[in-house]
Amino acid sequence: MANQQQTIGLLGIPLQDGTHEKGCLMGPDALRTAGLIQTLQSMGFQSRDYGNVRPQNADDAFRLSGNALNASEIAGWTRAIQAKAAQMLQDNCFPLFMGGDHALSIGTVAALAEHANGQDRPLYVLWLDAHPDFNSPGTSESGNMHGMSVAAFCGLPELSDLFEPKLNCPVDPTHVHMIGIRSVDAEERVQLKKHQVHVNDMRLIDEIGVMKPLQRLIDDVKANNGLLHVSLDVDFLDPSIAPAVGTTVPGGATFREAHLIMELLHESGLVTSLDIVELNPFLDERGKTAELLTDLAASLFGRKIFDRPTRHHRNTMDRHH
Ligand code: B3U
Ligand code: MN
Ligand code: MN
Repeated sequence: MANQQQTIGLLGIPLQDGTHEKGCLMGPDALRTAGLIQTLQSMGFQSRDYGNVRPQNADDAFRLSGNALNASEIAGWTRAIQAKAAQMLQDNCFPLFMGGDHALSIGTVAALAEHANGQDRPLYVLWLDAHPDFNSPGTSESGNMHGMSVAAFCGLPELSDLFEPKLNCPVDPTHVHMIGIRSVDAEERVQLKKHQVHVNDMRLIDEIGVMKPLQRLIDDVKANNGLLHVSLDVDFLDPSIAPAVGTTVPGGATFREAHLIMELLHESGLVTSLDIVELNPFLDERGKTAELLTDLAASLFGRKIFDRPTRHHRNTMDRHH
């Protein structure tokens, strides 16, 4: 987790080729307009805005076999994102990636996994989403590549040509923990089982809440001295509080569930990078989704209602307060 000594690096990724719904390209600027950077600064963090990344030129000859829309564009984006993310990590920033649709995580997570491997540590991913995004061109019904990110960075061979440099360090699918899942395609379900991804669906959250699944992840990361990347898709949240997303699914996380996750993650001291994705400002209501995302980021970085006694399993951050 970033402490006030580590600069937060923000990168805008105005990517929308992974989805059929246009508008995600405005996501980074909506987050800036909502005051994300000022909020972090007011909490005592140094920040550096890396601006918006541009994709590499699409190679018209690039093909993936199967159903994958805009595959050459996504390859161009992935490669540019890999390079920028690697530079931010080199600068020793805490990387905060502002999307853009969820296909951007193909590149961000590839770079983060490479970086973790360089430290001889495993990368864990917390995927907060209504969807598992575990399709591949062979299973996808829509062809939308924002539904393939996890499969790509876990190294499924059908998607391996997207990466340049090649994906040396695919994420172990058993290190991916998903919370919020409530829309899964038939073949995707088979693949999730086969690869043993930890899927915590909304039924489970209804039954036992968010704390236990999150604690399982935290224990796992700690036991293996891992790095932890959080990927927050707007549609993780209930559409009533976060309407600015192309793929709303009813029955999402509530305001308090989402903040509690962020607060617990902060107290774990384990989070080393963050994606905020799928914000489509064209669909927002007077900026309310962008503002909620800003507040959730603030909770992740340590904003709290009141100080509370440090629990024994928590570490680091509270010392700074
Ligand atoms: N699983 C469906 C729907 C979807 C995935 N991710 C989003 N929607 N945002 C698909 O198109 O792969
Ligand atoms: Mn997603
Ligand atoms: Mn989603």
